[in-house]
Amino acid sequence: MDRKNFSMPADLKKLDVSDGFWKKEMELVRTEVIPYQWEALNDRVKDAAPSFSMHNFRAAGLLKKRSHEDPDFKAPVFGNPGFEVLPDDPDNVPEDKFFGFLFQDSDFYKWVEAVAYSLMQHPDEELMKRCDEAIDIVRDAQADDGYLDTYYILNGRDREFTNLRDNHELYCFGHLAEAAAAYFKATGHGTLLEVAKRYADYISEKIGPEEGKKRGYPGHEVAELALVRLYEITNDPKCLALARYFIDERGQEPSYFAMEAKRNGSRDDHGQLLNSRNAYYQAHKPVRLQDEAVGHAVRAMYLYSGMADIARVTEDESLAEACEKLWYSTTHEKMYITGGVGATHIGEAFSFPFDLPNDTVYAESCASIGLVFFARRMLQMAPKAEYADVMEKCLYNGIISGMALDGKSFFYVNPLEVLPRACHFDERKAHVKPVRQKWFGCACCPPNIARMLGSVGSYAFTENEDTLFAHLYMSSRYVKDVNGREVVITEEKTEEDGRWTVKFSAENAPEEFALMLRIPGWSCETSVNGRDVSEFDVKDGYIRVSGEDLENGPVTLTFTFKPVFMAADPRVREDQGKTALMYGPWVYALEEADNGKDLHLLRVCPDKAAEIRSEVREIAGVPARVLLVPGVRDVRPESSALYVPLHGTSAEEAVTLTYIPYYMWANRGENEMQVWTRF
Ligand code: FUB
Ligand code: ZN
Repeated sequence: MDRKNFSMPADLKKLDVSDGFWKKEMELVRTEVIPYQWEALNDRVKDAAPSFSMHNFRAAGLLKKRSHEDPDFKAPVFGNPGFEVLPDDPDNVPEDKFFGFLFQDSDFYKWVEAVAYSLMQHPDEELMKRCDEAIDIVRDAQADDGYLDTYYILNGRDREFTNLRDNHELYCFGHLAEAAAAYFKATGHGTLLEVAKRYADYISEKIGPEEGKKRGYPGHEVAELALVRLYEITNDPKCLALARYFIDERGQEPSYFAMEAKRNGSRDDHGQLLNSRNAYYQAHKPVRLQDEAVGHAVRAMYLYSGMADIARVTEDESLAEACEKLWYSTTHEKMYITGGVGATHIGEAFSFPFDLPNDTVYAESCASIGLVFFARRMLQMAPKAEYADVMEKCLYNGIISGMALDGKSFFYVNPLEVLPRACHFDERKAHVKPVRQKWFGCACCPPNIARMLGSVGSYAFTENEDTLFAHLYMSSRYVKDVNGREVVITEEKTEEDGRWTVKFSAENAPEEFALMLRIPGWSCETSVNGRDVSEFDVKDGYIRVSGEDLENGPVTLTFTFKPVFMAADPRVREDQGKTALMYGPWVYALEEADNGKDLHLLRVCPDKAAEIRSEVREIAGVPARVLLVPGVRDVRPESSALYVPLHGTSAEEAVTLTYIPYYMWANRGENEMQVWTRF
């Protein structure tokens, strides 16, 4: 661990992204996704599952008002309403009752975070006013003692913090803290930050290692990384102490979750097919002893991100080592080529190493987002191109696939192979949707995608006193303070077919200023100012550029790429005899709309890679670079015999396969799709 390498995310208020690719996504979030999701959070999207998120905050506020006004007010007593509460009559929803999944508060918090990032890039008085008003509703819902979870406020606080394992209070708190930090940074408005601090104080009074407190920790992680964020904005050591405690205590014996389950008379585990108790919650052993990514994938990614934060902030070597092992396990043994993680829908979880089925996959949007969180935090500790490669893979593929091109429907599960009939008729694949949904009862993914895309610039760049690290490339302008001097760094990226040209210039840069520029794993040839990259100082996949090279005008990088047929590790059984096509950072896929039905009968001809052509076509009105690839379609006569002798029955016809960027699939109605194709 070398402190000199530590870095922090770029300050989004000083970053102006103008990139052709990412600015479009950010604008979509600003103009479509944020307004659309506000409607969804208020249950006003026709034919979409209701959220009840804002309803619950309003209901909690109402109850608080009654408690202030009515001396005979009786607080609700917990009757264990369950994980999801639905109204008896959807047209007549009682105004003072809780509805939806028990963690519905978190959806609103993620939306606030998305709004915050949007405001940082694009000030908008009206949006800020709407958000301020919504935050006032949350403030009014917060209990007088600082507690804030509408599920318990409305159903009975007598049982608060009694089921930390399953009931998400600390998860909702985590999202509150993240939103509060982001919104304060964006606007300087402190209401939500105050709310989060009061709740953090309340939690610190009730949970922790000290005598008389519950020795618990979150069943669904995220509070750990959020507390570090709160600490970084408030400097309140209590926040750091609580985050550290959550990390250190997790998985210790005697198991808090086991004791809690006993008290609650509930099962002493999640009851999924994992051979280790509490592995679903990553609480099967102390975190420093964990070396395999297990359990619920989103939980795991958020935990590892929190561990990496604490490792950096407290310079904890043993924690950093555990992070490295968990990174390896995640990305070398359990990750899809799209950056998806979580291979099984049973428990939305990791499976065993190299078990990566394409059609029963889970690959939740939130899990890839979590992997990006983890990657950036690893980069903050040590700039290694490997981390950024994964981050880029997720962002260009398995995350943006989660949102339709018009920003109005979403995938929860991001499959690599879809046969719509199977999704409708095979219960094992019912979780895989062949088209994106307008909203979900459990809507963790859509607002997560919104906050991720809105803040993509803070993943592209991190910085320390005198260095700016470019992990991802995007046209932008950044104003950086270097030892009291304002340095203006401009990046101009030109995307041509098979080549990116990226020009960096730094105005007013002092001698000590340096750029660290990542060499993408997909780049076939990399040059700097026309010179081969080997002439430069390169470490862990980053080129260091400083001094004269910067002074003498823009630094021009070129990266070239061509279509590459990829093979999976031989231990990935599902992908053997198949190949996936990549082009630069993009994974490509075949879709029925271009290639007809029965994609499983298609084969590509990798030996004819030189004949691949690329052209720009429109997909659902959006220009896309498609690849036209020589291939064949197996032609076999259908017969009444299910099985026939192999020889003499097959023929093939030459076809041109049309590959589209994976993330663009499912924008032309319900149809087949596959990433891995036989050759
Ligand atoms: O439990 C909260 C969120 O809902 C999880 O992160 C997702 O996997 C979904 O289950
Ligand atoms: Zn999700």
